[in-house]
Amino acid sequence: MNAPSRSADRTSDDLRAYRAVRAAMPGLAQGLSPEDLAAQSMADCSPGKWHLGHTSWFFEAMILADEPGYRPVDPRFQTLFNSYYETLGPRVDRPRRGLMTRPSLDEVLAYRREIDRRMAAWLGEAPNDGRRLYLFTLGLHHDQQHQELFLMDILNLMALSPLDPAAFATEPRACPAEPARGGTSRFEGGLVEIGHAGTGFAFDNEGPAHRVWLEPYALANDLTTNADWIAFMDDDGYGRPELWLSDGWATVQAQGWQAPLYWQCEDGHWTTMGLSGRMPVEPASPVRHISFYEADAFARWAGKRLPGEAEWEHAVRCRPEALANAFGEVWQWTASAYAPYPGFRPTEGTASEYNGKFMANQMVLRGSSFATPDGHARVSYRNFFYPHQRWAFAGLRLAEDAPAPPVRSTDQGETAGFRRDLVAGLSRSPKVASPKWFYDAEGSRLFEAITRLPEYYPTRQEAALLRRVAPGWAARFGPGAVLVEFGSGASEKTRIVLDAAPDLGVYVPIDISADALDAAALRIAEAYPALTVHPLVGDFLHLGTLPAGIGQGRRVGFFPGSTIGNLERDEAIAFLAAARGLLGPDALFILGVDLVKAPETLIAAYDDTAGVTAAFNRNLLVRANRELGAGFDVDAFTHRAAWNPSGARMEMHLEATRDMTVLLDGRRIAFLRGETIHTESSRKYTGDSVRELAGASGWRVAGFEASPDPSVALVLLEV
Ligand code: SAH
Ligand code: AVI
Repeated sequence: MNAPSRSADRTSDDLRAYRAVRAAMPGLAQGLSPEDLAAQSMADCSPGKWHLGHTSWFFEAMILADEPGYRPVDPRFQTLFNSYYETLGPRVDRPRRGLMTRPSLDEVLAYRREIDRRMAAWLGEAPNDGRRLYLFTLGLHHDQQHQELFLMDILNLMALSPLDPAAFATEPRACPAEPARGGTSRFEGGLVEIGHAGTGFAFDNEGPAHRVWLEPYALANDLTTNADWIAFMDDDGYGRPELWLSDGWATVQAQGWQAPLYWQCEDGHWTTMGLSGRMPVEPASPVRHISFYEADAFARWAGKRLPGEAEWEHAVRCRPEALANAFGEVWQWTASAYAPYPGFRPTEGTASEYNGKFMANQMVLRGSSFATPDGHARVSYRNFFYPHQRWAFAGLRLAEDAPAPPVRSTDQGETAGFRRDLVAGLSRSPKVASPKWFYDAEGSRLFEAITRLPEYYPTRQEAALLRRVAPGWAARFGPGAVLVEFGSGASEKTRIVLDAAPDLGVYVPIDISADALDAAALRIAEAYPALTVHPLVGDFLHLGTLPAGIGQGRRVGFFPGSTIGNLERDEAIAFLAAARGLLGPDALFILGVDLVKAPETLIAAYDDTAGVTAAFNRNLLVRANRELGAGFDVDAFTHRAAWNPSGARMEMHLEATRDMTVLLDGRRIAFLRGETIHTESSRKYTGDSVRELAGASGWRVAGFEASPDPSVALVLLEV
C-alpha cells in the first residue's frame, strides 16, 4: 500500500523551493558563452555544461529512476553525467569531461528542462515517504554545492586565459563582508557537543551529534587578511622549510608556489583574479585561494595554529556574535582530518557514496564562502578538500591555546567569602551573584578593556568632566589632604585629581582586586614621587578605620566610575554613611554617578559588539571554576544586558542555554534552560535621586556637575 499523499501546501512549498534552487545555475551560466561552458581548466574542475547536466542527472538517477517503469530522458546521459557513483554504472573520467563537445549546451539545457518538468510531476504525485523526501532535499543541496563549484571552476578557467576575462560584471554574492573587529575570543571548552541534531536537513557526514573534549582556546575574531599574507610572504614564508609540513614543503617546491593561487606581481604590486576579472589585491580583504598546507604554514609563522573543527563549531554555536565572517566570505581551513564522527552511518542506498567514501586524506573546512548559496551552509556543515587544493574560495581564521591566566595565590579568606557568597546567591530564586567577584586579575583587565570600548561612554565622559571640575573642587582640599579612593581599579582618573591638587599628601586606594591595586599603586607612586601611596586591599562594603598616622590633612573621599550604581540602595546608603565615619568631621567626597538616559545608549554600553562585556560577565564563572573548583560549562551561558525601567538600572545576567546541573562546593545547582544568574545592576541616577541618596546617608550636596550627552555627573559632598 502506498503511503498517504502529502498535503497540497507541502507540495507547492517543495515545488517553489525546487524551482528557486534550479533557477540559480542557469542564471550563473547566462552571460557565459558555450565555449566558456565547455572547456575544462584542470582535472579537479568540470566544464560548466557538465555541472548543468550532472545536477539534473542526480535527480534522475537518485529519484526518478527509482519509480516503476521509468524511462530515462536519454540513456547515454547516465554515463556522461555520472560523477562517481560506482553502483550506477560506467562514467567518463573526470579529467576527460572537457572533451565532451556533445551533447551541445542547448541539448544539456533541454535535458535540464525535461528533468525539471518530470520532477514537478513527481512532486505532484510523490508519496509522503521519508527516504524519498530526504533524497529530494539532498538533490537541492547537491545542486547548490555545484553552484559554488561552477563558480570555482569558471574562475579557474578564466584565470588561465592571458586575457584575464571577467566571468561576471561584479562578483556574484548575496551580501558584503562584515567589517573587521580585531582581537580574539576565548572559549573555555570542556565537554561540549558538536554535530547535527534535530530535524532540519544535514548531510550524513554532519552526524551524529556527539561529545568532544576541548581544552580552553581562543579564535581570531577576524579572518586572516591579504595584508597579513603579504607580511608572511615578505618574511620569506614560502621559502622557509621550518614553517611547513613535510608534504606541504614538497608541494611548495614541486609547484613553485610563491603566493596564493591567482596572485601576480607586477612592478611590486600584487593583483589577483576574481570572478569580475583581475584586480589589485585589497590589503584588508580576507585572503583567498590558499591550500591547507599554506594555511598551516601561515599559522605556524604567526605563532598560532589552525582551529580544530570542533573548536570552530563550538565557538559559533555558543557565541554566534563573536566571530566576524564566520559564514559568507571564505571557507576556513581547520586542523581536522575529514573522518567519520563516532557512530557515523552513510545515507542508505545509492546516496551512501555521497560523502563517506571520501573520508581519507582530506581536511575539513568550516563556515561558507561568498559563493555559497544562501541557506545552504550550517554551523555543523563539513566541507572538505585535499590539503594541496587551492581553487576553492578558502581562507583561514587563526586559533591558539588559551590556558587560564596564571593564578595569583588568592587569599584564603577571600576564596572562602567568594564560595559562601556564590553558594548563597545561586541557592536563591532568582539566582544572583555579587558584582564584586568580577574583579580577579582577568576581570580587572576586562573592565579596563570595557572602558576603552566605543559604546562604553561613562569612563570617557566622567574623565572629561573631572578635568573640568577638579581644579575648582581641589581648591577646597587644603594642604596635605588625604585622598581615599574606593574601588580604585587602575587609578587612571586619580591622576586628574592629583594633577589638580599638587599639594595633596597621601593617597589611599582601596580595592578588592589585589592585582589591579598593586599595579596601580606602583604606577602612581612612580609618577607622583612626592605623594605617599598607601594601598589597602579589601571590601569597601566592610570599612574599618584608616591606618594610624596617615596624615593630618583634610580627608577627601573619591568614588568615581559610577561604581556606586553597582550597590543595592541600602548598601549604597550604608556605604556612604560608613565612608563619612571613616573620613571624619570636615570630609569632602567626590562621587561619580551615571545618569538615566535612552535605553538604546545604555544597552549598547553593556552589550558591546566586540563581546568584551560578555567576556567580563562570563569571567565570573571562569573564576568560580578555577578558584572554587566549580563545574560551570562557561560556554553554555549567554551574556544578557537589559534595562530595568522600574529599578532605573541596567542589569547583566548570565543565561543558561540548556538545562544543566552544576557542581559547586559539593552541591548540585540546577539550571533550567533560559534561567539566569543576575550578576550586576548598574543604577542610573537623576539629580533628585542623588540628592535623596546623599541626604539619606548624612551628606550635603555642595556641587553637582553633569557632562554633555551621554551624560554622567560628578557630585561634591560635604558633611
Ligand atoms: N574607579 C575605576 C574602576 C571602576 S571598576 C574607574 O572609575 O574606572 C570597579 C572597581 O571597584 C574595580 O577595580 C573593583 O575591583 C572594585 N570593587 C568592586 N566591588 C568592590 C568592593 N566591594 N570592595 C572593594 N573594591 C571593589
Ligand atoms: C564598575 N562598574 C561601575 C561598571 C558598570 O558600568 O556598572 C562595571 C561594568 N559592567 C558592565 N560594564 C561595566
